[in-house]
Amino acid sequence: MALPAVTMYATGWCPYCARARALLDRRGIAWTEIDVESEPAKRAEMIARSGRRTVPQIWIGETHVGGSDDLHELERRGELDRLLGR
Ligand SMILES: N[C@@H](CCC(=O)N[C@@H](CS)C(=O)NCC(=O)O)C(=O)O
Repeated sequence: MALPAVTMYATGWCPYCARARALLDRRGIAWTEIDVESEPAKRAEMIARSGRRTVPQIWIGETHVGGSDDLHELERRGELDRLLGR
């Protein structure tokens, strides 16, 4: 079965986005990034989907993980691999 896709709404300059990217890179997890700065409609979509205004906002498949701190907390609890189906 295909692994769930990881999607991150982000901006290029945001330090929390950089922290999230670094964790995904370190764990060898591929993701699709949506730049909410170059695509303003995507920022509105992110807010509608997550109810949050800060970047990054991260999804694993259809599961909303939250921001960088939430991603790190999942990793700390050892739950990231389970959500990723690996
Ligand atoms: N706890 C959040 C913090 C995210 C955050 O503060 N992001 C900044 C950019 S690095 C932001 O979106 N600031 C705009 C705002 O607070 O409205 C996380 O870990 O993702």
